[in-house]
Amino acid sequence: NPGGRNSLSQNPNARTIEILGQMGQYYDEMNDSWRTLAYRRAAATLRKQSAKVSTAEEAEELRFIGKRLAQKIEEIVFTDRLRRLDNTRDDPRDKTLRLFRGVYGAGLSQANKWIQQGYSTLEDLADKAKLTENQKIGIDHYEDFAARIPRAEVKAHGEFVRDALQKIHPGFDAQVMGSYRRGAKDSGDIDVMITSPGASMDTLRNVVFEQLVSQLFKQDFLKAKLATSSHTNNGTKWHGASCLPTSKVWRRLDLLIAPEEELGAALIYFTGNDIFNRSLRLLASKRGMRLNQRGLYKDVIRGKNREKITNGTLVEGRDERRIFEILGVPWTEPTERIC
Ligand code: DCP
Ligand code: MG
Ligand code: MN
Repeated sequence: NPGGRNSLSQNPNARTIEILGQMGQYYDEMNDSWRTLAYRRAAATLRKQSAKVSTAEEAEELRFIGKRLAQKIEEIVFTDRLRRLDNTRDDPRDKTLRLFRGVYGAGLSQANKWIQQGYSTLEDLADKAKLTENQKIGIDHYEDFAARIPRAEVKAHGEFVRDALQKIHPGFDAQVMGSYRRGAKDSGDIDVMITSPGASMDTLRNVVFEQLVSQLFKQDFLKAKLATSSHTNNGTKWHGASCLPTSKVWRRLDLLIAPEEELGAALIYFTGNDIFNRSLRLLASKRGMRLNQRGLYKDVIRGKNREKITNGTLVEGRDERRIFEILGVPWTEPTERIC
């Protein structure tokens, strides 16, 4: 968890948190969202402890830590490692699966397919497999996309986008969201959100996804457009790869647009992290409201399993702080939105 690293070195549970984090990442790669969440929550709980948690008994007293996780925490403290994690590293099939899942745009099922077809290296894929354009780029730039992006470089990409944008349209502004806004010292990708007072969604789409994107390709800053399987996109995101004039490393870049009246909700959503968002949404739903990247809505009618029956009416979309207030959540600085 990048944003948490600043304070991590002083935490008495630093080593345990590190290993739990790696375990969570492993399950994330395996698409096991339930275990991913469990490990990330346990790590977040330990991050808040001021004393070292050594025994399973102590660990089990804490929020979000059950018996099994507690035993794992004890194992880490007493052996400085976790066998379950070591096992995942030794298993060659897991290794290949992880390698293939690291290809941009390749999900778990694609990675498994490649394994079933007998491939075991990236060279195999490049030479023999039938690949989509996306997958070819993902393989050619495998190491680029796997590398963390230092904060200063994330900032420079954001500034490059903003400069080009303001030459096209001085009233438009771009800001870097995601882990960068949470203060992370490095990021997995670069999320740039673009907005302009008074501009409609159609105008934003045209200026950003047509004019700006083609200008940035002309400047050789954008290198490729990358499709995703995301269904929630509906014309508000552009995914691709960018590269600074001073570098050879391609980075994953997302361009997002938000009209002024949705800016607050978009700021919350794209700042994350994803678990923080999830808990805000759950809280909204408990209060009969609904929060998404466009706004906070009230009078939402829900069924037995909290599934929504009506959309409700918009309460607030524009103002990030107001959304916290209406939800009854104390204002939380972006750098604190780490779960
Ligand atoms: N987001 C979310 N739920 C998801 C995916 C994203 O709420 N399933 C939101 C929260 C994220 C933001 O979008 O913070 C940006 O998504 P990223 O995947 O780029 O994640 P981060 O920027 O937080 O981290 P990274 O440094 O890995 O890019
Ligand atoms: Mg990001
Ligand atoms: Mn992103």
